[in-house]
Amino acid sequence: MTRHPTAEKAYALAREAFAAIGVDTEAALARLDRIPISLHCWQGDDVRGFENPQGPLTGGIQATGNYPGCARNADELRADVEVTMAQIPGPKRFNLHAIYLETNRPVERSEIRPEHFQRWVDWAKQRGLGLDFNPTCFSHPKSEQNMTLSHPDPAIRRFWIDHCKASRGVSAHFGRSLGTPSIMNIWIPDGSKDQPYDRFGPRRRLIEALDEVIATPIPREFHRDAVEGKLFGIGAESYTVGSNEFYLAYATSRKIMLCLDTGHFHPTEVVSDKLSAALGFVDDILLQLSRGVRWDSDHVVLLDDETQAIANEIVRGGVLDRIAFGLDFFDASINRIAAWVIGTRNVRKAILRALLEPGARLADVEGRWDGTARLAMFEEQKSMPWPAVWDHYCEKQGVPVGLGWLDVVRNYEREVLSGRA
Ligand code: RNT
Repeated sequence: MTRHPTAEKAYALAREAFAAIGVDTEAALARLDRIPISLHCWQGDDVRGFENPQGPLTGGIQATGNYPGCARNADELRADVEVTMAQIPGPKRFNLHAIYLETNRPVERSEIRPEHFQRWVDWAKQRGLGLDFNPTCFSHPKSEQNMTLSHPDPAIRRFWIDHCKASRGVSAHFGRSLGTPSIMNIWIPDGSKDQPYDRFGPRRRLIEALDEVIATPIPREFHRDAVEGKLFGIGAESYTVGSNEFYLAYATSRKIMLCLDTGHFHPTEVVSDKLSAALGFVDDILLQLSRGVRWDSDHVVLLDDETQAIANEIVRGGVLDRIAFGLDFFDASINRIAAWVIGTRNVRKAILRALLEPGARLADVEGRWDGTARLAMFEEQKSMPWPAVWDHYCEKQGVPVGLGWLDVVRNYEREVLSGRA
């Protein structure tokens, strides 16, 4: 890897500049290096998975685009993830969906077992990665009506309850095998395109179904349950059974994790403001960092104001240990590895910038009601030389500085991805 000629000089100057406002860049980097980000498997293959037979993507989510080189099997996906991870500094985890199982005969979702994911576990162990998990309650004939755990037909509900229970078994196996808890996030597409007559029934059934799913206790050191609300999906515009209010109350009352997906709220609502509210009542939050654009909730994460505000809130609130950083975007219109790299590097950049805030000084001026200095300092922070600290971090971690990663990804595209039909 070519060393950036001026990187170390730039870092030395940046370190001084931050020290002058009371910020220790070395301490910030040490903290940053203890925060894992979980990469979502589904950016690698447009949420297709390896189930046999494979159905179309349903549930009101969509991956659009047909950029060449989509991973066609788990070996290709693992190879792509390895290239991806080598471009991203800092600790990483990997987040699987149930449809990424590996079997040579069809296995019903209600019948999935740890052995169907053993190759993933072996791979993760070899690479020192933690795994996370998700039941897949979409892209299946039994989710045709966009109803799963809240379906009025007890037999269909039973199928999805059994799938979620079986998924917890897989998740606990991940945690046990890898020595780090697997976070299992339940998201269901249940909802309705047009105004329903009955909004109460599905929600009552969902409470009962979830209570059955999480009934068997699993030690926290192996597995954690999370639930994810949503505003609406494509084809479920008028009613979402698992709305945000529903899951906030559910997670709070059942003492499980709340998952907040940044693309799942009204466009003027922000997750950054919800963290301090929700963490007054739930112990931990799983973030699915994403970017909503009009009706789509799953664009690649940018280093934008809201991503930064989320990271700032977490650091300012001293709640880094209560947040699990996950991702949720699926862009099939650009190189999929590049999408992963761009989004994940942005999340880590935002966390770094948050760790470089002069927290004590900001708290002090706010405590003295000095709104003038507070605003001035917030704005000044934007032109502090954090990119030099980031480049230094990338160098130290042995990952490309600046756009260097794009050459690696382009080479891989030429040599490997272009050969895939
Ligand atoms: C959908 C949810 C859900 C999915 C993934 C594939 O809106 O955010 O988490 O994106 O499970």
